[in-house]
Amino acid sequence: MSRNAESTAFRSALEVIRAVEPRVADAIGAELTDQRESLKLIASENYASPATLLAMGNWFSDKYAEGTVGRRFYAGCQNVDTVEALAAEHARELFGAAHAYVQPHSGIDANLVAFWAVLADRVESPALKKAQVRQVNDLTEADWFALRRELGNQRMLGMSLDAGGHLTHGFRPNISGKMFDQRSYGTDPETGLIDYDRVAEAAREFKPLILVGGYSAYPRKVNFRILREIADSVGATFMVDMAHFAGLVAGKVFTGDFDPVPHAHIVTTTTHKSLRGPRGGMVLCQPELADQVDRGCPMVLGGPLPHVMAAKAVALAEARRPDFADYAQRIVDNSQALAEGLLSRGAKLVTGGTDNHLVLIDVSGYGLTGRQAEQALLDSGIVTNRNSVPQDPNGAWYTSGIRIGTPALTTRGLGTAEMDQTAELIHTVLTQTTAGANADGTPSKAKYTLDPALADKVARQATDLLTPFPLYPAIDLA
Ligand code: DSN
Repeated sequence: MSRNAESTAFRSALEVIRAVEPRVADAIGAELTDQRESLKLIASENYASPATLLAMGNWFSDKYAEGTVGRRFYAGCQNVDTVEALAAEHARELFGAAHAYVQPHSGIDANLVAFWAVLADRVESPALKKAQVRQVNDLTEADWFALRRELGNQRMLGMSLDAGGHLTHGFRPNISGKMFDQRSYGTDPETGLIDYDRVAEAAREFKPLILVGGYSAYPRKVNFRILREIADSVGATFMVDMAHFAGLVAGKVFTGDFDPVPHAHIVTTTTHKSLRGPRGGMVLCQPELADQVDRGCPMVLGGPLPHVMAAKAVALAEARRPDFADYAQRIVDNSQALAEGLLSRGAKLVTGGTDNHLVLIDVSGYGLTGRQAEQALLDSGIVTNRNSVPQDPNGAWYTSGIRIGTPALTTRGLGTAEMDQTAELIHTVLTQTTAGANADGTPSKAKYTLDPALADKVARQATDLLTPFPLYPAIDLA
């Protein structure tokens, strides 16, 4: 395919959009400029391929397709069946999974599908059994009451939010924290690492129905074999949310004990982070959960998005190519180079380093909150996000951490030398930023001072760093 084809495709698409609402066309163009010019270090973002992006912009969006392949509640789904089956096949082959369900619209949705599947599979409920065999009309009011009582308040044990767990693993701002009786396991206060003996102890005491592994801000490998043994020892279902590191699993950087798929009963993921696909979710599971997982829509999901499933099929096909393994390894090499660059300049990192795609800087070492550091870096053309650190004194809003990740910059082609330069830029900004004060003289967690000339200089240096690595080099919208 000629590189010109990509440019023509996107230019033509914008021309068509511009004829209807030029402000949307302008915003799409401006977003490309912004993404091209900023040093994107958000650990959960990436750049999907032009083929993946184009697979989403078409008439598949117009089709309803509730149900699953070959078993739809709408007529005329033969082409949706083709792309959904392809995406699922690629996912099964890529991850060595028994079953793949590619309909979830996001990671939260994928987790809801998984929670539903586990509840339906594990909770002893005669009323639910009746409901499942479609005798819904035979259920009495008392049956429904019992069903709600039996499904509610089940127990979940997951990683604590400040240790790097995710909201959907049973925390109050998410429905999972309202449905489940949740306890969490943290990390060792000295090392910042998961202490598996403490997890086992918590599991023995709490006896969860679901043990959740996975994280959104833990910079280390997780031993899923050990977590599975812990789950088995208390009769829990072992679920792993691999949204952040799915690309490292796909690229065979995480293998053996560190690959969740052979160890977990059920694995959820997003498709747009290190996996580099379209924005969406996915569930992989053992055969015994497949039937319940496939009920995701309409149980907890709205109608599937066929255009996004088409894009998932494209991205998963890309991830099955040999060069994806090289990409995944480079993500980790870059992350480690970034960590080294920061450590050598005196930064404080949670766990003292990384073995995955992300690094968590404890910015209290610079006398800043995460909020201050995030904004000062943004002023300087460096896009990151603030994040709690273990036992964070500043809570989840202001935080004491900055999470940075390398999947996006690695896609652009930056390597370890550029990561060292990136570390220099980050360190310069953070050392030159000072925490501000409130009107009454008390320390502010949000205000800060950074010389705008310094911020501009770093922003120019960030742009210079990116210049040899153009984003979507074949696409010229001018
Ligand atoms: N919002 C994603 C992240 O940034 O980690 C997870 O949901």
